[in-house]
Amino acid sequence: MFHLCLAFSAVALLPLVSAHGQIKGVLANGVYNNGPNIYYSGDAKNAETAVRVMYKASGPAYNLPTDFSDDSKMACEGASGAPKTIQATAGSDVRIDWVGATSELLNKPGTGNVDWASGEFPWVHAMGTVATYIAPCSNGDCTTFDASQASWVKLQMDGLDMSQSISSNLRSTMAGKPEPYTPSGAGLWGMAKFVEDGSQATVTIPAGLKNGQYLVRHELMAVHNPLKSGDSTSGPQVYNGCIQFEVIGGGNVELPEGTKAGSLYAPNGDFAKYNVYSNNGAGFTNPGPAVWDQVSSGASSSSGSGSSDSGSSSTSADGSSESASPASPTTTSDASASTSAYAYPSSSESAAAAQNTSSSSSSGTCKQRKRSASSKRRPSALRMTTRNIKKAVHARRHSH
Ligand SMILES: [Cu+2]
Repeated sequence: MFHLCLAFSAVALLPLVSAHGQIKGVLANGVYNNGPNIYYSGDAKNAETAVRVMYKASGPAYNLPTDFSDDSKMACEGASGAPKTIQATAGSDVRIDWVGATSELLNKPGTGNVDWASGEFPWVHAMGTVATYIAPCSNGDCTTFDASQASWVKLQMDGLDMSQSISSNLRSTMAGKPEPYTPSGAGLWGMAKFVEDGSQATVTIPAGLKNGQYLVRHELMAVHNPLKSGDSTSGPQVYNGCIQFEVIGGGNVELPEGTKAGSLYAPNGDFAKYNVYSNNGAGFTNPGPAVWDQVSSGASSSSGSGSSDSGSSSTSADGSSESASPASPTTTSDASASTSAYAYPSSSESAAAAQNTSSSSSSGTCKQRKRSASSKRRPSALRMTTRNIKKAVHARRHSH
């Protein structure tokens, strides 16, 4: 009987774990806001989050070049508004935490010293860019704002910094995956730095920015599976999540005209076609519009705000804003950050959600067993089963 339950859960989980990761939560003005639970709509945190649901649990895991022209997918994964908006002071740093969907890099060397809660995992890719965009919620209310209408201004992009190198620890960890870290010599991808930092990114809200409601779009673009002709699953994988902010304590700086999400990256541009392995990292330039010059003129870890292969040159950020002092990043320490109370969806929640949305062929007994297990530790056998399934699905969708 129990084994039948497990078997059913395993099958039910399959369509639910296509996501490869998501924003776990955001620390802003000393307050931690949990991201949504995409696997279980009844989770209480879903009513309190300012992070839009970047994936439907059964939906696609990421955007590919064939999606690059889609203003909605490329904005916030097509997500509608989250219920809350969180405050951030202009000029302050906010921290954006991500989780991976599989345990591949859990407790592996070089992945930072985050004390992961049960069921939470580090981000699983180390080659690619990390970028941040911002857009006003032009209707004045981010909870209802249609992100496909947003005009995005680039705040930073960490591409491939040839003056730095990946840590030897993370390089050897990634050697255990089917996507060995490249370049083989010098060259630090923004995404590798991000993994080394514990799958966390710090973003500065522009100093002096006018008070109001804004969407911040945090974007990871993984390049480990280069475009192959005839393979519609290949190409750079774009993971982007949106956070709803109310900026306070600001000045009179207005954002310049930005770029629609579907015009950020060209479906047939240099970035879409870049092969990290055959080039060994050479010749990579950051894709998309330039970083807004008001922030790029300040101190930045960005590895270049250079050339654009954006499909829309006329709408790229041009920094034509009124004069104001450049953003001066404050050096908030991560040490003060509270550890998230976020609990990644337990397998039992996932199973319960699956049972609620799929055929009702399962027995009530099974559901109840799952629920009683959810309040305690999962049996290790079940935990392993869940992780193996997630891993298998993740690998299947990657087609390395
Ligand atoms: Cu992935």
